[in-house]
Amino acid sequence: MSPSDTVLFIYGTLKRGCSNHRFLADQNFLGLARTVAGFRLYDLGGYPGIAAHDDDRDGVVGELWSVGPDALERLDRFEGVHEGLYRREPIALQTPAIDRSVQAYIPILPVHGRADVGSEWIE
Ligand code: PCA
Repeated sequence: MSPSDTVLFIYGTLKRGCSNHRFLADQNFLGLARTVAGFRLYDLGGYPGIAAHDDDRDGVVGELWSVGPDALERLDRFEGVHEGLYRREPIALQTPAIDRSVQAYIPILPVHGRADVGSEWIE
């Protein structure tokens, strides 16, 4: 993993086998991961958003990827970071223990009223 790489926690359509994986496929898969408790996934309309949930005890299951600067810019554009859809922010993991900061795409609009789809995005 090069120092210029960013470690991303991927929990939705970018995961292996999911509909938008092609945007990530040429980067480095590091393994499975789980956030700390207190997060759930909400269906934002065919794609998920992660958000805080006080009663959650499981956290969200996803994947860790090491992503180079060009791919990161491509992903930010795809996720609408410049349009205010998601912001890329640090997230705390339960597993694995990793000595690098890990970021995830967090929805900017409130998830209030959206379906809680639990701890794992399946499509
Ligand atoms: N793409 C990003 C955030 C939600 C989505 O569908 C991901 O897979 O982590």
